[in-house]
Amino acid sequence: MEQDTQKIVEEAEAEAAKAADSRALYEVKMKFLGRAGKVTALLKGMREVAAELRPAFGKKVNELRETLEAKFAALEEKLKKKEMAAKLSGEQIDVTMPGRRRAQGTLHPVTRVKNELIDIFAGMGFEVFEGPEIETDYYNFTALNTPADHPARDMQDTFYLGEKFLLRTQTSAGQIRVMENKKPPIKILCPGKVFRSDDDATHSPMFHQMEGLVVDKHITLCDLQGMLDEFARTMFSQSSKTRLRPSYFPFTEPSVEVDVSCASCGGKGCSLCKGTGWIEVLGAGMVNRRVLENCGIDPDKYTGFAFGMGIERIAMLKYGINNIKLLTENDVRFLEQFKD
Ligand code: 2NM
Repeated sequence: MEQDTQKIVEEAEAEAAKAADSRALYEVKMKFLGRAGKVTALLKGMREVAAELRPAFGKKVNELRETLEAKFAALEEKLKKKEMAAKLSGEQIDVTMPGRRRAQGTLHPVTRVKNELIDIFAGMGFEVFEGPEIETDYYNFTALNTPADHPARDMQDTFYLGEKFLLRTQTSAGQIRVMENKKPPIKILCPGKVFRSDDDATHSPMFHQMEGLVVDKHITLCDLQGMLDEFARTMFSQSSKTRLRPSYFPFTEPSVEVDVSCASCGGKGCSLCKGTGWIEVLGAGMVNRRVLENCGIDPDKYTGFAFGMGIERIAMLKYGINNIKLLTENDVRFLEQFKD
């Protein structure tokens, strides 16, 4: 018996010494102390031991188990320590290393110009109002003094969504909604997408517009002109000038086309302004009294001016972009040029 236990201890020590990690050591431990292990087998063999020898035998086996358990525990601790040290050294990080930079996005030039326009007009007291992109024929045309047989309906080809609904061709449709619901004074700015069946280097079937509307007592064309001068100086250059040319829109009377002096040549004439020294930037006018009437505003008490501009057009002028398609292709090489 003495020899047997000594042999088992030696055997266990030899095998445990070969265990390369705690996992392998566990296997060895099970081989001796596990349910089907050698020491357990000795205990199971108790029945065959003579009754008077059993207490001594039991004591021996228990001592053997305790000896082995202590040896395994000591070895396990050593291996676990080694493994933890290896794990920690493998996971070491250098906190002084420079971080990985994330590529930073930029605002789209149309968004930039839109924000800039809102800033300028908000500074003059305009409130922003956004109407729906799907409009009715009434708000987009009829209320704006453009009845069914009016030739101006052909001025912009419209995407119809049936008899009654359409994609708005101008954000002024939303301005009608404001005038219907609010008494003057009204001073609003309507930015948003508009849709026209048009497609070439300077026209896109969807583009962004910014329309402004002021209605109050005693509003005149001079108020419009003064506001436009202020706008041009802030948006383009401190030395920018504006000029009004007579034009026609069904919703305004009189109507004007607004030119800004060419910021590229300072008004001397260049390729950008085609030698004229002026660049057309927006349309405007005094709100037609019929439009005011349609909205329940008394045109004998109140007058108003309105203006509208294409945001893409302003962005193209400001950044020297020669094709409107660049603004919808989303080529990163193009967009990256608008970093602050
Ligand atoms: C333009 C040009 C001229 C305009 C008119 C109105 C409204 F709702 F008051 F009648 N809003 N915007 C207007 C006038 C828009 O865009 C080229």
